[in-house]
Amino acid sequence: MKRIEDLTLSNIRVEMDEDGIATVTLDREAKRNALNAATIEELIDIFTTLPRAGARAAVLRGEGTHFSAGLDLVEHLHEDRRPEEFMHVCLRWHEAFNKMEYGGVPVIAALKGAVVGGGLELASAAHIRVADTTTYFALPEGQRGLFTGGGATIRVADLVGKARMIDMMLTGRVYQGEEAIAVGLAQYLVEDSEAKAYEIARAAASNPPLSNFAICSAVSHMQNMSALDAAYAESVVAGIVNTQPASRSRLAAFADKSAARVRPKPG
Ligand code: 1HE
Repeated sequence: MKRIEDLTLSNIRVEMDEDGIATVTLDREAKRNALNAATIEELIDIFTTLPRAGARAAVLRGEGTHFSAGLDLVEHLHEDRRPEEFMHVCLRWHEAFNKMEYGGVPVIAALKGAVVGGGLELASAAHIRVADTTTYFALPEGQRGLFTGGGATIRVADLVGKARMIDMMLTGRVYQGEEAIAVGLAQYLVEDSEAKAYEIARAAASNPPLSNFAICSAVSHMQNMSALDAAYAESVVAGIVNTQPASRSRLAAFADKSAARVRPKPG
């Protein structure tokens, strides 16, 4: 089993603190964290390793003022790929983003600046997206003579719906601020997206890992199933999660009235 320290990384940095909160930093600031083929391979390695390296949650961030400028357009130009070659590029993107979405470790994307094209595809594979006032979202594929290839037709369409996604791709429409939240591109809009992402990661990490594993893999799997099969799968997952030893002390604390109650937010 690879450990995080054993990974060979040159486009991404990974650190994990003593509480198991991992920080995954896209580290190509000079290229606005554009996703070249090597970065995608590193994402696969990282998100294959993190769930088995004791990570309780991960914050995904970009170095510099932009989260990610999407597909490395210059590499794509120079590689002059054949159709089947780019199909394989896309399959590696899917592998990376599936590792994130189905890995069972909560991934919180701390967004700023450009979250565009493949950068939005990456962000949409996280479990929670946090935007700040600089964050903007776009799918400039149409303008570049391209098409999404990193799963946007599934994940971005899930977030914003088919009509909005097609509009974004056809017109290059940019969403930011409250409007981005309203259409579902992010769940939080704050001054400091990284501080908020860590706050969320720590809150999530305080849940039992098996509960988080189910939340951060089963919901996505069940969305791929028929309703009948999803309900059955839900019962199986709940059978395992809801009888785990780690839940007993929490249930007992509720029963003896020492556990916090669920209350509306003050004021
Ligand atoms: C890049 C990339 C990139 C920057 N690939 N090198 N994505 C896009 O269409 C977005 C393209 N990028 C931009 O619109 C802008 O660069 C940004 C808004 C993100 C940032 O603007 P700015 O003014 O801060 O930076 P810049 O001067 O445009 O770029 C700085 C450097 O980053 C420059 O390199 P340099 O060597 O000339 O200094 C740029 O070339 C480089 N750079 N973005 C490669 N994307 C699986 S299919 C997915 C399909 C897509 O993702 S389509 C959307 C692609």
